[in-house]
Amino acid sequence: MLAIRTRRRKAAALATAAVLAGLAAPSLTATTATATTAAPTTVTSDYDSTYYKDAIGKTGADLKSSLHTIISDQTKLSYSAVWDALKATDEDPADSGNVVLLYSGVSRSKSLNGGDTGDWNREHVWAKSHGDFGTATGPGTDLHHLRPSDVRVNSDRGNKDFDNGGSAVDNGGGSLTDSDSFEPRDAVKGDVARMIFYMAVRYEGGDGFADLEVNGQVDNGSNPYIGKLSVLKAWSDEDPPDAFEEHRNQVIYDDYQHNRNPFVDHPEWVESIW
Ligand SMILES: [Ca+2]
Ligand SMILES: [Ca+2]
Ligand SMILES: [Ca+2]
Repeated sequence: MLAIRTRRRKAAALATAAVLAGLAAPSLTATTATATTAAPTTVTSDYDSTYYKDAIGKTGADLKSSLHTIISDQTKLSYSAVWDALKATDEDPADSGNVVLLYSGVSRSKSLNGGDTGDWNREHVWAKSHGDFGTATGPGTDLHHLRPSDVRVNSDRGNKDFDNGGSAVDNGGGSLTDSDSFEPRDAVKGDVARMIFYMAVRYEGGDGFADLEVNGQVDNGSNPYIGKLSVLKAWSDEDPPDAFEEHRNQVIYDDYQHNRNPFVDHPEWVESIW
C-alpha cells in the first residue's frame, strides 16, 4: 500500500510540475486534438476506476449525491465493537501497543480505554448531540468520525462547534477552546474537517437518522448541524491528508466498514461540493 501511495504522490507531483511549467498533460496532447491549454491540476486516487467510478467527473450537488450512494454501502458496527476497531485504526505507527489520541497527540496504551482520568475514550468528532443520534448503531458508531481522545480533553471539547480561537486546553496538545467553539491542534485540523464533511455526505436523512449538514455558525446546539464551514474548509486546505489519516481510511475500508472517506482520497471534492 505504501508503494501505491508513493506512486500516486509521484504522479500527482509530476502532473503539478507539468502544469506549473505550462505544459499540457501528455495524455491530453495525445488524445485531444483541440486541447490548447494545460489541464487543471487533478488529484487521482487508486480507487477512481472502481470504488469512485460513478462519481468521477461530477461536481457540486451531483457529486455529493453520487458519493452518498457510494459510501452508504457499508458494514455497521455496534458501539462496543468500536473500542477494538479504534485500537487498529488509530494505532501508533511507532508503538503497536498504543493509540494516538486525536486532540492531544499523546500516544497512550491501548489497554487504557475507559472513562477515568488518564484513560482514552471514543470521541465523536461530529458531536452526537448535533442531530441526537446517540450511540445506536449508525452515525454514533461510524468509525470515520470516531477517534481515541483523552477523557478530559474529550470533555473539554464537549459538543462545541469548530472555529479558530480561545485559550489553551489543558494537556490538549495545542488545541484551543472558548465558550462556543473548539480549535484542534494544527496537525489534525484537516482530519477533523474531512470527518465532518464525510458525515454531512453520508447522512442525508435516511436510516431513521437526521440529515447532518455543515453550516456557518458555532452555536448549533442540538440541531443536526456543525460549523463553521469557512473555517473547516480552510483547515482542510492547510492540513492535507497524511500517511496516518490515509492508513486509517484504508483500515476502515479493508477490515471494518468497507466504505471510504472520499475527502481523504479526494480533498479537492470539499471545494467542489461546498
Ligand atoms: Ca468561539
Ligand atoms: Ca493531519
Ligand atoms: Ca447531509
